Amino acid sequence: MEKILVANRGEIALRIIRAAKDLGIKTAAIFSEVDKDSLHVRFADETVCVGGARPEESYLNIPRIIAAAEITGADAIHPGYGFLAENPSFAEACEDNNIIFIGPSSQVMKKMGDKAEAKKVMKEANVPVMPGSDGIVKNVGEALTIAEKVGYPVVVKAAAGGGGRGMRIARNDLELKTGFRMAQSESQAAFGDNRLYIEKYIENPRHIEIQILADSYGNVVHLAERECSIQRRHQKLVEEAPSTAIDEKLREKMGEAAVTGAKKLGYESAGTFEFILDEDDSFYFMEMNTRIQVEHTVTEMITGVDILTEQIRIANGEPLLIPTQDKIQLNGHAIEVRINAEDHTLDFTPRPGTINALHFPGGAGIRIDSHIYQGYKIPPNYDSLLLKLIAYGRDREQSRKRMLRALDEFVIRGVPTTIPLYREILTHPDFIQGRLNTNFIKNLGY
Ligand code: MV4
Repeated sequence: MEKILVANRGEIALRIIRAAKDLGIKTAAIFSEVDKDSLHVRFADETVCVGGARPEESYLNIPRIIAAAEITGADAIHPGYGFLAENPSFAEACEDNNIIFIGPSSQVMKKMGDKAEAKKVMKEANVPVMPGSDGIVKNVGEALTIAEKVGYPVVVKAAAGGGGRGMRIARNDLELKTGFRMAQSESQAAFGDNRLYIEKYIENPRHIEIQILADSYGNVVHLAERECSIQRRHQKLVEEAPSTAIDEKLREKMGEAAVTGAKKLGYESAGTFEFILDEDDSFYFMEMNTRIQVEHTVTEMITGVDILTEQIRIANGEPLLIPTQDKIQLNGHAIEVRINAEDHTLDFTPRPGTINALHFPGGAGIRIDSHIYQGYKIPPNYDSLLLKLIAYGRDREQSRKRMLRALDEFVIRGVPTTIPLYREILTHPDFIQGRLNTNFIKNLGY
């Protein structure tokens, strides 16, 4: 691999460029017209403007991105997260044009994109899955039969959905009858696919995910868990590793489940198994993410493994640097917060604008992954993530205190940010105690 085309923007584009530089691989960046002054454009060896601000013209435009790879002579494409990262047609277009897609094969990606199919594969691999329908539920009659078997509440999910999109909770027959039909038409409108499946609904779960790495020599390891329960409308706000809910025994069980699932799939790349963890420590597979994730950083901090360079090395046919589980060691604790240009007191409304003044915190245990600089103009066309602030410590309390110290040092002027929200979360008694679940933010009143 000699040159990677970075098919993304923002902080993750920088993260990819830095990883490529660490590996001695050249980079080419694509950008949209509004991103011409972005740092990823300045840091890449070469750049190509692929179109206008609208994602359909630029970061989502498969023919233009493939053309940019051909023009620059890139032999690989990194999709980052979001945009085309989990689009099997994009991975397939790379395969058809002899470009290495830095991720799994299009066929494996497609399988995991169908959430009912993914669940079926994991069930066959003996990975625990939530009781419910065996695959697709065709009509309301079938739905009612399943609900009777597993008991209310149940949740209706779109096979083409994922990440919480197209979910509907039903607490009785009537809610299921109306909910099923609404979910069907919503899923048809959103994804052009009305296929649904049903499972038992867990009220106050934790969201725990397991990071895995799998190379093309059959080596598969897990890098332990991330706790991602603190989120709002399926947007994660705070992530940490390890989780306060997981002891060594449970970590081994969940890690083993993820490794077994990845092997069954023939998965090759970095990937994440998303589980929900019940109050009685039962865990259930929900989805697999086939991309690099925003929150990969906390895992890097506690394992010392550079997940980006490993993902690139795997795609280049190289073996894992640490190919066996017994050599993966966990050290300390890391917390990440996603700081956005938003007014969180006004329904988290995005507030694009210009960064007039900027001072980054620093010191022991602080990492910032960001594309912003003083004078940077945040375009209104994309998500409002400004930066990821990661605090590492020998234990959870030290990382929490360092995070608060860093939040206090931060100066960002010109746009409102979610920094005050994170002060509130990190000083909350339930957070301090590690008593987390997916309703944490709702319970704060947001
Ligand atoms: C669930 C669930 C409870 N029971 N499934 C939402 C995202 C998607 N990946 C799975 N999701 C959920 N599925 C059953 N059977 C609760 C959620 C859920 C959730 C999961 C992870 C993180 C945040 C969440 C917030 C609300 C609901």
